[in-house]
Amino acid sequence: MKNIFARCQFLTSAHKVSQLPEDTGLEIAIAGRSNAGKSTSLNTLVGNKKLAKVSKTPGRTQLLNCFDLGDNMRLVDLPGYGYAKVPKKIKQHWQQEINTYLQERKSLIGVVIVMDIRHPLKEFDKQFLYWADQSGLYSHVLLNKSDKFRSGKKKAVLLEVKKAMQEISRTTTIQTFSGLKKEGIPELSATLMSWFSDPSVSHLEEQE
Ligand SMILES: Nc1nc2c(ncn2[C@@H]2O[C@H](COP(=O)(O)OP(=O)(O)OP(=O)(O)O)[C@@H](O)[C@H]2O)c(=O)[nH]1
Ligand SMILES: [Mg+2]
Repeated sequence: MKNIFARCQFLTSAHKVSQLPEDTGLEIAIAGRSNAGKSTSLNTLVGNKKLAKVSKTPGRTQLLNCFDLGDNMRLVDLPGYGYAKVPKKIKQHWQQEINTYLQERKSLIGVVIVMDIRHPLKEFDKQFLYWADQSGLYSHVLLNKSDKFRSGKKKAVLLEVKKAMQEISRTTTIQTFSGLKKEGIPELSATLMSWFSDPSVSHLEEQE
């Protein structure tokens, strides 16, 4: 199977959902708490450290950053949720835009939910997972920054979170990942490819 992620290119940054590319084709969004490593994970997946902006300061991604994979497939790097220090007005704006995006975007087929393996499954992550399941979207959890743990601890947390997650969503999948050490790329890319090539989502597009 060809690696569609290697050809990923920056498409556009949108302040509002209305500024995004036309709502056709198939889109996968990358969501998660601020600073969990969403932008880093995207860069690692596509093999380009400079594509999405990464920062030590939480709240770095303040736009809906859209990336093109060709053949009308896209990835969208979302601003992080739950960062308290972002000014209230900006936070409200983002909550509004993210909600609109998630609820109205027809091309959205799935979400990658990035969590810091040291702080997994916070309240908002749970809500997000539940919502994705109820909305019929695919979801896949990355327990990122797994380089922070030894192998035994990594496996234990993976099992623990997997079990807790199944109470919330029966359809979601999970893996450990390290954007920094580039671990977990084949599993992530196979999961996303399976979503993009699912005929039941591909023909959604044709119905329009
Ligand atoms: N140790 C370690 N650090 C990581 C990893 N992934 C990301 N980081 C670090 O975590 C910080 C945040 O990374 P970002 O990719 O900007 O996180 P984000 O989720 O996009 O953050 P916002 O856009 O602010 O919501 C940076 O300092 C990264 O270098 C990882 O796998 N391991
Ligand atoms: Mg980011």
